[in-house]
Amino acid sequence: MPQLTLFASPRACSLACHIALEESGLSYNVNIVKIREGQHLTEEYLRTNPWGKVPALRIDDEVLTEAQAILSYIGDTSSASLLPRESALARARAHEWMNFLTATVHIAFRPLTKPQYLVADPSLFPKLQELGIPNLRKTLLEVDRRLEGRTWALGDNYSVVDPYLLVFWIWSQREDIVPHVADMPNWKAHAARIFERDATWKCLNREGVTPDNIANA
Ligand SMILES: N[C@@H](CCC(=O)N[C@@H](CS)C(=O)NCC(=O)O)C(=O)O
Repeated sequence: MPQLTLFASPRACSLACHIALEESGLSYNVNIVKIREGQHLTEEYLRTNPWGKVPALRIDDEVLTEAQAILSYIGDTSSASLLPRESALARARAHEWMNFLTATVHIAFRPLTKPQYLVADPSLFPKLQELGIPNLRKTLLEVDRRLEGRTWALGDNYSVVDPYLLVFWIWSQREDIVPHVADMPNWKAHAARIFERDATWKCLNREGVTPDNIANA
């Protein structure tokens, strides 16, 4: 088996890969790269991932980036049935979810969490946030709609998509964001099911996240 090292920052989108690795039964190491402390921009980390983002997964001598690609790799490498194999359509449903989370849901948070990536002038941040909030609500409600009647994102079986959903649930419940978000009963129930799994808290705790600080911005 290849040697796997995941580079992850607390509560970042890399958490999905961290939990998926823990669920996968694969042997792996985690290297915590704290974005808040600028560790993603150190020379050492940039040698691993010149793009300076997490997640990154070192697989022997190669480095794989992008959460969706890493989750797909974990699902394909593990024997834990974390990605559907029974049909092309079932498989495509997993990618439909992951692509939606990467390209649309993650980005919908940006006006609130990283306005500086969208406009240079800080005096425009409140306006950007005002515009971003309705789009964020609409996008999160679409996640909730897609979860209706489902135990897990893909139906009856837990998959790599589920911890990816948890990342954005946690972001949506941040104390500075939750006042802007509608009730999402299906997603709330889904998150509660993930929080019951040992792997989830093992990874959160390893990243320094506890029930007491999970909602802190
Ligand atoms: N498209 C990338 C996005 C990766 C990304 O933006 N990660 C954030 C953490 S959630 C990051 O590394 N941010 C560092 C920064 O803001 O420069 C993926 O899906 O993996």
